[in-house]
Amino acid sequence: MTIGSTLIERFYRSLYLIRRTEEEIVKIYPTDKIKSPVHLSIGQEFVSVGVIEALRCDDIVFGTYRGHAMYLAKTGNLRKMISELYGKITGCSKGKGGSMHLVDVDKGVMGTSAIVGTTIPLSVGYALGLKYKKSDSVVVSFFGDGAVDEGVFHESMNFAALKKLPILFVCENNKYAIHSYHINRHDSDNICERVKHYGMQVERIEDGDIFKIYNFTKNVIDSLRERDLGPVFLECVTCRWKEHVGPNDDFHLGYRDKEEVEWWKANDQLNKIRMMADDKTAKLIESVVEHEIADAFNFAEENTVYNEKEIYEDLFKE
Ligand SMILES: Cc1ncc(C[n+]2csc(CCOP(=O)(O)OP(=O)(O)O)c2C)c(N)n1
Ligand SMILES: [Mg+2]
Repeated sequence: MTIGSTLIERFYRSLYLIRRTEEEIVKIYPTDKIKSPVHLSIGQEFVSVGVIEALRCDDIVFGTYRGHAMYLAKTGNLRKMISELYGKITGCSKGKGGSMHLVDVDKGVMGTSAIVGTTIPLSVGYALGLKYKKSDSVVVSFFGDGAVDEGVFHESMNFAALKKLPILFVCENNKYAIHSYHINRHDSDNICERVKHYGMQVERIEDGDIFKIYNFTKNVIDSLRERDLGPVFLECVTCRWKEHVGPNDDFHLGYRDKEEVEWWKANDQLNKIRMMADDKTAKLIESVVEHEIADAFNFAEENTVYNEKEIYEDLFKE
């Protein structure tokens, strides 16, 4: 039986893989085997999955330190991701970058960064390169609502619109930059309202519907490939279930109410898709994915740490 052929199966496989991988990270984290801070995407996975399922393999993505979902949705190597978190030489950044620096060039995952906003101009530069080469691949640039506060965000929007670049900007608006609420940082809660003035098509999806995200992306990506449509901006309202960084809940901090998160948990896209999927197929997907996750953690545990020479390699250009 082949799995992963229908859209529901593809959604379920990807959502389930991301959720379960991060749940394992939550379990293992207290043991200190993971040597890197982790910014979990639990609850937000549907944004990456909805967008990336509408892409081709040769399309390119850039993202942020909250990048597990994007990396895995774009089929980044799981063994290399978990090894990276463990600080092992077999990691995707040779264990020197950790969770915030995921990369898998073969899969079009060009990088994530700890510094807010930094991959936005890199994505724009990549899109300019594609346009010069007359390639029909497109770039998707993922970032949070906090990145909108950075000067480089606005420079990048302007330049991408000016040059009509083949790029989709995806803002994962979880309404918080660490513990700072969006309307304490912005005059309006609607980011699209501001971005449209740069001269690009904008769309805001507020209810977390993965199908709306997928359908919108599919349509605009085709237009970006075929015509000189220029950049497009997609704002997806979402919710981070866990603390800003780390494996725990954070309601005791008092900066947000539990009810805010409860609404999103009740609207969980993973559960929704599970109910739409054929039960037998869903169970098969679950068992295959569980095996892959166990294999990746075993691989990371068994592999070597650095020897003294290797630890100084790749740090400076000779
Ligand atoms: C240039 C820069 N300024 C400040 C920080 C500290 N910082 C780390 S995460 C973060 C919040 C970013 O929020 P957002 O872009 O909404 O992403 P989210 O964590 O919600 O996914 C800040 C301010 C940083 N890493 N880089
Ligand atoms: Mg945010």
